Amino acid sequence: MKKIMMMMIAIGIMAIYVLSNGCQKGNTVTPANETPANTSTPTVPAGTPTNTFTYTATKTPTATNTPDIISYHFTTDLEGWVRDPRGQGFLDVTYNSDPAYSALGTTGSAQVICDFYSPLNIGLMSKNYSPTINLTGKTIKAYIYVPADLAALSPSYYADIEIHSLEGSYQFGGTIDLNTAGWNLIQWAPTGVGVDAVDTVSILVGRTNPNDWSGIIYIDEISIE
Ligand SMILES: [Ca+2]
Repeated sequence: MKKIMMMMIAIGIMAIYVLSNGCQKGNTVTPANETPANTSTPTVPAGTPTNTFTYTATKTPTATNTPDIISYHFTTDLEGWVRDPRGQGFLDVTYNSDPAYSALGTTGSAQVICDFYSPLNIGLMSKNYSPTINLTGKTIKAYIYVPADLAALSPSYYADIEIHSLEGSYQFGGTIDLNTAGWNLIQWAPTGVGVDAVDTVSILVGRTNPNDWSGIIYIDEISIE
């Protein structure tokens, strides 16, 4: 009888333990369905290249090799224009940086040292082209600065524009009298044989006779357009 009592007590203790343990499991906290904390937008790391592609249009080349406008401002140098040895009236052609002798308010010009007492009474400043240039439909322009003592002479000195081509040889036009002090515009639109293949353009100053003047003139802002 005592053994049965002991077994009953043992079973009771086990039952209490099982029930107690079951209650503890039933109280287990279920985690809330949490939203992930990291909701920030990712940032682009420094140094990541951005889209810098730029479309550049390409111009279709034209049939001629001559640009629409060729211009010489003589801003820093003579841009290939030189004293032409065919004319002895120009002793030298050098670069001028004095704005007082630059046309149209620009910087720089060609300074031409003249001596028309020489046997040949013309002077030329020329530019050679290789390959040749096509002057079809073009006008050549240049500005010439005439000192007052040169402008006062009578008969006056003159200036014109000269071109040379293999087919047409030498041609000139646009002649003006240099009888006005200051800047004088000279211009000429050449036509005829060889105009489409010109190898030399020149600015010419001269006088038939007498040859009686020396001094400095300036040439500036030559354009072909
Ligand atoms: Ca100039």
